[in-house]
Amino acid sequence: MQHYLRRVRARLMAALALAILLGPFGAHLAHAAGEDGYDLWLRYRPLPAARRAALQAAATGIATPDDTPTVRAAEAELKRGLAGLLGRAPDTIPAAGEPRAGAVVLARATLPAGLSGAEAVRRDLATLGAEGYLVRSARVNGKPVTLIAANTDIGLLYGSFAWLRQLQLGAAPDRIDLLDKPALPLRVLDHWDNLDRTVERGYAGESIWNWWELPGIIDPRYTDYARANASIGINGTVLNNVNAKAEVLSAAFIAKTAAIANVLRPYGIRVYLSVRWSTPLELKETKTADPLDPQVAAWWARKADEIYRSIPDFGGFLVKANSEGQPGPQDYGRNHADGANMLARALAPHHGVVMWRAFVYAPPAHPGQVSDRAAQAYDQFKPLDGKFDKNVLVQVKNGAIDFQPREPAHPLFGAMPDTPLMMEFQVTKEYLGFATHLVYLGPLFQETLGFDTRAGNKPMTVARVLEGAQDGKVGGIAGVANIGSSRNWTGSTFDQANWYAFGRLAWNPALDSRAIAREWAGQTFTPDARVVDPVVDMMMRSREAAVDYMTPLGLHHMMGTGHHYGPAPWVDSLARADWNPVYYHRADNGGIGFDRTASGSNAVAQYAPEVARRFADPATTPPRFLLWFHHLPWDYRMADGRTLWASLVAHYDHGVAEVDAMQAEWQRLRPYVDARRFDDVAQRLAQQRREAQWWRDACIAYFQHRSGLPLPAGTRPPAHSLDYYKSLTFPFAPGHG
Ligand code: BDP
Repeated sequence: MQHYLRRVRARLMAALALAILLGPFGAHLAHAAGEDGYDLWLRYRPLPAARRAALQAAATGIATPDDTPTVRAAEAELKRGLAGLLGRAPDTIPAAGEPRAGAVVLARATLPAGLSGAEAVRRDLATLGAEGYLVRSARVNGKPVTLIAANTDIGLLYGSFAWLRQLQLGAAPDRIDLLDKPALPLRVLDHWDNLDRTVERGYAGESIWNWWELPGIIDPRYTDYARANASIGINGTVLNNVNAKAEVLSAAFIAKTAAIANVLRPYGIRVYLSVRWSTPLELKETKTADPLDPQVAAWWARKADEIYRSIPDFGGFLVKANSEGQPGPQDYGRNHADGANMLARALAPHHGVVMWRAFVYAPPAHPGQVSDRAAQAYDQFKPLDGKFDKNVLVQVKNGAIDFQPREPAHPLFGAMPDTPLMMEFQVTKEYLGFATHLVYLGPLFQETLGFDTRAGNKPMTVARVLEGAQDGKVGGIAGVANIGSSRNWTGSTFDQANWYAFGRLAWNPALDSRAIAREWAGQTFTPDARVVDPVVDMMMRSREAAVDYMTPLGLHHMMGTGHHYGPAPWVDSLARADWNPVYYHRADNGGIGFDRTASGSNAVAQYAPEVARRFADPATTPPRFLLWFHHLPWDYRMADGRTLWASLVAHYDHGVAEVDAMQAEWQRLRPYVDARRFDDVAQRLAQQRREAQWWRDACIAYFQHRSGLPLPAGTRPPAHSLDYYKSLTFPFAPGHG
């Protein structure tokens, strides 16, 4: 008995100590025994008492303009959010009633009579376009209110989410003053989801689209998907894989697509479909898929009419053509513009767009011919600049190879001034450790968006190109989604941050990835700096860590065949030269790296002269891109005096050490994070640590074999022989059909 009492007393003391330790945000932390992550960053957990009172006074009721599905969605979100933060939802103020003190007033175009500062609000509204919003404290007939104003319903929804974000982050209601609008009109998620519900490069379970049960059965998750996306400003979604099937354009799948569109519409999200070039031919409704054949064009026009009859705001088509075995206009001797324009004309009467991918590469025409995969998209698309119809956007991957841990920005971003371009990022981490490794992609996105492509002799970032700064041709941003049916949506807590960061940067490519990480961590865990600071620190170091333990110094494409999991720099026997890792690193006993200067493939000349000059000389090439552009001897002297070989090994070691540091940092957060999410992240970090070591050891073993050099003094030898690493196989790895 005594023993029992002692234990109870000890527990009470521990709880008390924890409460003191946790301070103002402690209450909800201590109670959160386990979160499954379903709520994402829209958790709306109770505010600490001190903050609750202020918000209570500022949220006494909600006044909305006329009742539309989007206004209803905004109101429902405000009620849900405030109910969570305050413990009770404010009521609806009837349209006829006058706003009371503390009301949250949603105003679309018409402002409430008696509003203070109405002139300034009108002036601001005039700058906000169709999707912007403002949120500020104001007075109506002397009574304090929170005003959320916009020109459209969707602006009100975005404003509501933005206000709730600030409240979750602990902002004082009367200090919140927001004025914002998106920089880009198209902010799109690309699902690589197949119609059988598998997901190409998906690491978060099955597709969230239950095609089989649609359109009769609507999973409530579709609404939560829409809420999450609207909360970060995403306004489009391509439902199916770019490796598309003809059946997606059958009447049955159009009906299923329409059912999803109906759920997403109130949240400002349009649906798009990936289409297979040869669809009419495969459905046996035409005799060819030649874009210049009038019957083919007529088929697509009829198909577009059919789609728009059930989805009046359908977004358009995404197309992967003449790429990795997909059919396309080149099969008929036509070019990408011929193909894209034919589809664009079918969609134009309905205001739809074509997102035509520039991810194309072909094997060399003759065996032995030197070709550089990195140069091919530019070679095919640059001559077509200005030849695309107005409603075509050319969608370019962030780099010229394929979503590698690090790539310089794609040269096409600086080369198509007369064509609207879309960025294609990959949010799912096919080449960055799947859903296991903690790798925050914000810095990767930001690095590419901030890349200076130059316009003449003026600076011109990729972000500004997308925004149409050069010539008014406004583009967009697409992200290959990392979303699946797993309970936490993305397979891991920290992968939610990549979805979040993608959306925030698509809204405003000038945002800082660290600030976004702070926002995300504050909403996902707690705004308490004792949590946010270390979490953000881990996140900001994580991408560089992965680059270091996978492909440092500009190396790329060294992953395992097919599944793309783990290291395989030795692979040299695949059917196409440009599928082999050895094609990219070119390591032998003389040196390592891909010569893309004039003495090699000269792909560097695809950049603006100033950029090309910098990358053409190893001395002025940033070390992060060194082996991307240069083949250098192992004893090449780096700026810090080390040899290239020593530097390469040091980068691998540093990458592994960074994962050690992240693990230690996470352990210190144990008191502040609910046990369920804490343990899950801890296990993933432990797995990441093992895999980082594996990458490091396998790559060092292989490169030592190529270079014939001893390991630099003090280097730990790889744990196993090169043959051991080569012998590993990974049947049933996820994401690979
Ligand atoms: C590669 C993926 C492959 C995609 C391809 C694409 O491995 O699954 O189909 O990109 O973007 O990175 O089309």
